[in-house]
Amino acid sequence: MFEKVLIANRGEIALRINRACRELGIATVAVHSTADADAMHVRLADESVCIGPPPARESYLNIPSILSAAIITGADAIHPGYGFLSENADFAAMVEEHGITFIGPSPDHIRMMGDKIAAKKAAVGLGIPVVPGSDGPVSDLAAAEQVAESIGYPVLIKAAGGGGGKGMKVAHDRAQLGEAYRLARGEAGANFSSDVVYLEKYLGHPRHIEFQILADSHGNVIHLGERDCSLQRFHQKLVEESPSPALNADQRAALGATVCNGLKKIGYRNAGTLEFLYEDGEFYFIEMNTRLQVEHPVTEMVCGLDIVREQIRIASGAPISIQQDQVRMNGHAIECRITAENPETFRPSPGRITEYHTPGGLGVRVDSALYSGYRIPSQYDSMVAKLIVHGQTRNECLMRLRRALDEYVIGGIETTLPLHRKIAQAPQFVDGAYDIHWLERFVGLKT
Ligand code: MV4
Repeated sequence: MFEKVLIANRGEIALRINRACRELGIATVAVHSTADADAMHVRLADESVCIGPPPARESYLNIPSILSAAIITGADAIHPGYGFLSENADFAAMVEEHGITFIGPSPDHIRMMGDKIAAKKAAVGLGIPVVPGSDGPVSDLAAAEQVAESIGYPVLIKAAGGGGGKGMKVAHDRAQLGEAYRLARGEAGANFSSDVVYLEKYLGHPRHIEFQILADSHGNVIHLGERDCSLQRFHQKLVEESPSPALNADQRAALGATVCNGLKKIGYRNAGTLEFLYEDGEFYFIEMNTRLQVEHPVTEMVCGLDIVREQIRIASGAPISIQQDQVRMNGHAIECRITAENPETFRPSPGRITEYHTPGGLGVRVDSALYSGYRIPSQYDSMVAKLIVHGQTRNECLMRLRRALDEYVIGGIETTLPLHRKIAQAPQFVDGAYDIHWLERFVGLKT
């Protein structure tokens, strides 16, 4: 096992990783920008190193600074968390070249899944169902027209280097295709390193359901069920839950087995998430995330397994702690992402926390780096806390969520707590009858 792990991140996820390290008896190194000198992740780590000025480019994305910090502190592994350098294949390779273990997949697997066309091709080869579309890049409008005619409209043009929705354009008929194709290529080129695009059948009312997997270096691959992440606004997830209200145990077991067999074939290692669209009873793979995800706690609450602990153990060469037949999905969990934003306009609201009280009690978990007196810097992501609630049934979970949201006090800044209280009461959320478009309409209605 490692003796010292450097945590290349900040905020709640740096605390989360610090906790897992402590419980494994591993010493920790925090890195921080000058804006984060007073941050909780710095206070709780055994050691800390300042890696640069406030802009992430110069600190949390500064590879030479982070590698230097690992070398001078004698860290034997680096956990990247999510965001920042977590899906940077070159960073993962450089870490390994310096004799330090990257707690995550191999650089080759990160690179492959970062290319959405390559990821889809791999999925097809592994028997994982994908959205009908082009076999590869669509290099001109004539090719786009040909694919669109064969799969039928509406179609969606996506950037190969994308993800998160940037550069996506819908065409409902042939007349819209030219404009959509040009716009998608332009946005792809402007936002990503390449203007390569591909084409898919557009699904009008899907849910976003993702499978959590763990794979070790001994050939074991298990899945921990799914998360339903359909409650999003402009590609920002607000609420996630596990299990999905839309799936039954047979569907879960069938797709779970397919993805595990597939990842075993390619020798995937560490944690990963396969994203699917789910519409009218069918699953369609769209992307794979080769990192720990923000919403991993809902899976942990239901499965009773510490995913970060497993990541660290796997990276050190140990097998996964449990086998597939020991995975028990118990009860229901819901996570609310609380951001420092106005709950109606979503304008960022950084500033000082004047009052802070967290909810507690059975089945309530708060993952946050906030404390009373903390000043939220304006340079980084606006997510300041995750409230995760577990119950034996979805209804118990919902009742507990409402009371936990009522207990939570974050004073001095605006947060999305009031919006979460409304969502937790909304009949369509309570019924579980929502798709990826429901929340945007609900927020627009301002009920
Ligand atoms: C789609 C889709 C409909 N049809 N693909 C958006 C982000 C990117 N990762 C995939 N996305 C979508 N791909 C086809 N063929 C609709 C979306 C989509 C979406 C997906 C998941 C969660 C929220 C979303 C919000 C808008 C659009």
